[in-house]
Amino acid sequence: MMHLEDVVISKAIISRYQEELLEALESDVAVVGGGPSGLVAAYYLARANKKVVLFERKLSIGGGMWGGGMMFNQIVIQDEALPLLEEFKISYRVFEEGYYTASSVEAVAALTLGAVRAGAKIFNLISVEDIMVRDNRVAGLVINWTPVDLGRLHVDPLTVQSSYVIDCTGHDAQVAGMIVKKMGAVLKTTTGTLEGEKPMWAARGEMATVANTREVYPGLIVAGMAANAVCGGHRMGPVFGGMLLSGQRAARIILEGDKT
Ligand code: 48F
Repeated sequence: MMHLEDVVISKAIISRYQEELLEALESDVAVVGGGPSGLVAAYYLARANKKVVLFERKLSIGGGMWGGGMMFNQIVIQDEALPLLEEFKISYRVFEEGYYTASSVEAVAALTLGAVRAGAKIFNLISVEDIMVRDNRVAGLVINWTPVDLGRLHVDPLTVQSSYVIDCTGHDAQVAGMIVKKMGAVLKTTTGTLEGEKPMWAARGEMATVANTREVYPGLIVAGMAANAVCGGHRMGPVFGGMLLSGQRAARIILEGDKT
């Protein structure tokens, strides 16, 4: 019988997690939200040797991708995003010209593995509850355990420092919302605040989510559905090419804007 000390298992978990969390306290890029746009952004940044941490408030990574459309666990991808499916080795089938399908489960697993293997550190069960701003630039995040939030426990958070933050929190655009709440109408949008998402229109929403992926406040980039919620784009439902391309664009903005 193999010898195993229960307490050594506990020591291993606690010490390794502590090492990883301490290392995450200072990063080049902090991604908020582990849906498709966040995972793709994390992948491209980590592959370019940026130090990337990703915080996901839920137990599972993958955001709105797992459930496909109305729990039919298939997603649709269009021509423009096929290179990303190839990049992450996600298998797909042609449905009709210009429409491809993939398993949402395989897609989430492949994006997650890609980001992790590229070097991004993913922390699940951690919620971003506030931002840090220094000299009118986002300088980091305020984080807490999700059960603290869910249990409405009065426990103070901790902070992490980062040169860039990407808001990939989906429909709620939580990080951009925190800026508005704390700093007023300072976003680079028409009103300075969140423009709000428009009704479902896949073709328009998909184009807009990529076009709207940009730095809306110094140090803060919005990507994925959050980009449309902030800049006023249509929602698009279970077609995911735009989400993948938006994550890639968010990474490019940082890599091309950052001359260091
Ligand atoms: O919603 P989500 O999948 O964002 P996305 O990458 O993709 C959107 C699509 O899934 C879908 C769609 C496609 O046509 O419209 O909705 O834009 O993932 C967002 C993730 O962010 C997490 C949340 O749990 C989810 O997994 N999240 C949200 N707020 C926070 C957060 C927060 N405050 N702290 C940490 N994670």
